[in-house]
Amino acid sequence: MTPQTVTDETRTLRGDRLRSAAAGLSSAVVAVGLAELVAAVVEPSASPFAVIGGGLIDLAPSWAKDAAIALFGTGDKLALITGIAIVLAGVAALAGILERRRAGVGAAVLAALGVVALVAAMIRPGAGPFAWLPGLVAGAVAVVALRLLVRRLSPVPYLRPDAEERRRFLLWTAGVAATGVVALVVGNAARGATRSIEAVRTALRLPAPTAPAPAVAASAELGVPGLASVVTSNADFYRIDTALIVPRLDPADWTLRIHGMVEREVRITWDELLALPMQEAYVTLACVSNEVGGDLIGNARWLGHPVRELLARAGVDADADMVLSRSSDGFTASTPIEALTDDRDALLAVAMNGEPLPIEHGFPVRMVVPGLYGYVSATKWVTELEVTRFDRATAYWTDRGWSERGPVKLQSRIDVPRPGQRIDAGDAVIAGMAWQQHIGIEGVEVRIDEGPWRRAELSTPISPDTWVQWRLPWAAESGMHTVECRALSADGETQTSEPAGVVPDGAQGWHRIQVSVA
Ligand SMILES: Nc1nc2c(c(=O)[nH]1)N[C@H]1C(S)=C(S)[C@@H](COP(=O)(O)O)O[C@H]1N2
Ligand SMILES: [Mo]
Repeated sequence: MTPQTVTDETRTLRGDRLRSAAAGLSSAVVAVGLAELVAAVVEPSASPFAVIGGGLIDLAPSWAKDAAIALFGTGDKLALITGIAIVLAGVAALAGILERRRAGVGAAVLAALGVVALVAAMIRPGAGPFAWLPGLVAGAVAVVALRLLVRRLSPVPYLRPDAEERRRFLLWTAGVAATGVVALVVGNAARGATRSIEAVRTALRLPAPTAPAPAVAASAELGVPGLASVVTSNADFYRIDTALIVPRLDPADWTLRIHGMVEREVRITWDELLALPMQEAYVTLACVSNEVGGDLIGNARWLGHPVRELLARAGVDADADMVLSRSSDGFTASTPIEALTDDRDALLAVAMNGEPLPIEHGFPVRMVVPGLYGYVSATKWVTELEVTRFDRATAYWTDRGWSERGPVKLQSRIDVPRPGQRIDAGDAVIAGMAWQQHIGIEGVEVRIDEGPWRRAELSTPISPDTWVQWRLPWAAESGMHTVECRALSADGETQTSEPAGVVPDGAQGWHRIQVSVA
């Protein structure tokens, strides 16, 4: 250690601050790495990242969630995790600098982050007995690592360490961070090994439908390139939920409890459910966050037992008007009793397009109710149905400013041409989709450059519960054109031109695109 001149002092101090920040960052990396590793082994759903992210999702105001879905779509969760990592890195670097100024201060900041992770893990629905452990590990490791690293800096910030001392500090810091990265990788691999629920799922043999869905007519598909297919494959099906870590439920442990305003509480296991009559139905599921023209909608063939039968078994109190379905991870949806007890195919679904539900679509059991947006009906990983009243209980999204009821609005969209697409003059085709589940589509009209409305050809609907395709031939002339569409429902309604955003009960208005014809 050599004393040096005042002119070098700023540089030395800056170098010292950088090293302190690196110490903080590296302590955070090793803490997160070891905590994620512990979580992966003892309780995957208690991963600090997942619980803090999940907590933020639950706390975030609706507009923030809408913005995230609009900006990142199904990548919203990756964006959130990246955001948390960036904030954490900033705080950790700051903690390093604080710790250098005054021993114990930076460590206290990191310890506090550990406590946040610990508390967030313990208050999550379905928290297991060891939920607190990863947060504790994170806090303890961070404190020890930070104190150890900061102690390896020169005794005072304005003393410039020599090259050998700097090298050794760098090695320590890098070593600590590398330990964290290795732990993260091992933790991820361990989590992969516990992914055996996927193996359970793949090995499942589901019963054949007692009431199969009628075969889909060949004319249900118009065969226009670029148009969404009438049946959406599981791989292409949109996914929207609040689950940062997808619940991995073992069917062997799954039970559904029906309670609340009922004559007798009913509890049914997976084997009992599968032994019941299985109804098959095509139902189009749409998200209330789907913008006009958006793609948060899909159609699948579901297999399940009618919810109505189980409610009848429990004996619903005449005063009840709502079923609050709850998932293993604490999501809730409020569904009007009449939608679950009338003759529609409201299902406790176990299969999607002929396979067990994909894990991210609710394995082993979810709800599907024709005619209602997903947020008020389609609870994935469902474990509980509470029979209650709208004036007694509220659901997850209702508590965040969305409407307590969510019937699907009459909508249509243009898939072909793509908005802004350039096409050649001459014979062209305009095509799209239209839907109002459980009511059905009677027609679709299209107009170009605000000219007269023309009737499009419709595909043969699978059922009133599904969307339909439409197409219209178009003799396209050179220039820019505006194309708009509107749907007509089977009960005589015309899709409103009045625009509305997705909050509180779904977007409306006409889909309108610009096309440039060469
Ligand atoms: N457990 C759980 N179920 C859920 C949700 C959720 O966040 N958690 N989101 C709902 C919403 S808003 C929609 S639109 C549908 C989406 O279902 P999908 O991901 O299978 O397309 O699931 C519904 N069921
Ligand atoms: Mo949704």
